[in-house]
Amino acid sequence: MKRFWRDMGVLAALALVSAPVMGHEPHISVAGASAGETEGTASQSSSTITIQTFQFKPAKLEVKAGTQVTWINQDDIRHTVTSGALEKKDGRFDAPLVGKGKSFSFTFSQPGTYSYFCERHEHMRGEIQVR
Ligand SMILES: [Cu+2]
Repeated sequence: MKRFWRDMGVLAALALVSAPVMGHEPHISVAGASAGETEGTASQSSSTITIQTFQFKPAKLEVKAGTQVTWINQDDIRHTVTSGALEKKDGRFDAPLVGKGKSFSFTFSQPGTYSYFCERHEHMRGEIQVR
């Protein structure tokens, strides 16, 4: 029994050490966590999408309601983060990101599926699922 708990301690320490290198996406999902819980872990209140080589990465992102999503342009040209679809902008947001390092943030407070695209490059499309 003693040995068991010591091993558990080692595992916990490993988990703590490796956590920061896992990036912004939480790898540990708590099964059965219900909506309406109090302020969750800080790692889930913001999320980042990188714009790189004419792609939104990740193109599909799932977040909790109330999450602030930030898009960061890593290309040396102008992209836009425009809400809706090319044929039908919905005006929720429309941000030009002119050049590398430019960013734009939007907080999704209502559950739903939100599409967005880049006005300059038709194939650049993304989707945010808000739970
Ligand atoms: Cu673009």
